[in-house]
Amino acid sequence: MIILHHLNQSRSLRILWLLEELQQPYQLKTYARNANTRLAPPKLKHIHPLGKSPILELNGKVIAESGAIVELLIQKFAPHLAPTPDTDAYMDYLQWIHFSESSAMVPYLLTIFNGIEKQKGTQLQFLDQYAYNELHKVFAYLDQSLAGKQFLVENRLTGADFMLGFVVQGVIYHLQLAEQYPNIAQYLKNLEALPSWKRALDIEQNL
Ligand SMILES: N[C@@H](CCC(=O)N[C@@H](CS)C(=O)NCC(=O)O)C(=O)O
Repeated sequence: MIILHHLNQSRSLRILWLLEELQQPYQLKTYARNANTRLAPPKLKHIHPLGKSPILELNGKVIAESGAIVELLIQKFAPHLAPTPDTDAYMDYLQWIHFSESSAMVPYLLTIFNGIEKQKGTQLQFLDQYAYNELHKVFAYLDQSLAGKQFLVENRLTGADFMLGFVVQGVIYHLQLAEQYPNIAQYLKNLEALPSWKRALDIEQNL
């Protein structure tokens, strides 16, 4: 039995999309962010001590961290969504899975938080330039890596795309960087054309 504990507007979209692609039966338990703090409701801590989403229950075992959940679900239910182990493509696959939640998410979130602080009138000294430089270093690399490609690894849909979709959606729509990063913008369009992406977005929008 698969249960996804899903917080609205969160990285849990990665898992919702993957579950829609897998077409395995699953149960969705939904949680709403606090409108002021943007935090998850405390009851999520009863499922996992961090109280963050996504959290997956797989036959009674509870697991957090979107990257681990993507790797686990693919190993168990959809090995065709990963390259053959011990190949160069598999190493690229692992790199992009972890890039999505580390190198990409950190400057993306710093930029968002920086914007919130600026709106509140905070005088920023270090963060402003740091966030800007890191964001553009990381996303220029991604844009270059996507040149001429429809998908990230082996030019076909893999777990790396399920991890990356959430952050590129934020970069293109929230930070509005489509002009600066045309390959990322085109890549997002490719993801948006997938039936499983559309189903996941539809579920998210109707929560
Ligand atoms: N590294 C974790 C991050 C999980 C995470 O921070 N989730 C956010 C939503 S995107 C969350 O639950 N925030 C609400 C809270 O911390 O209360 C992952 O990849 O799953």
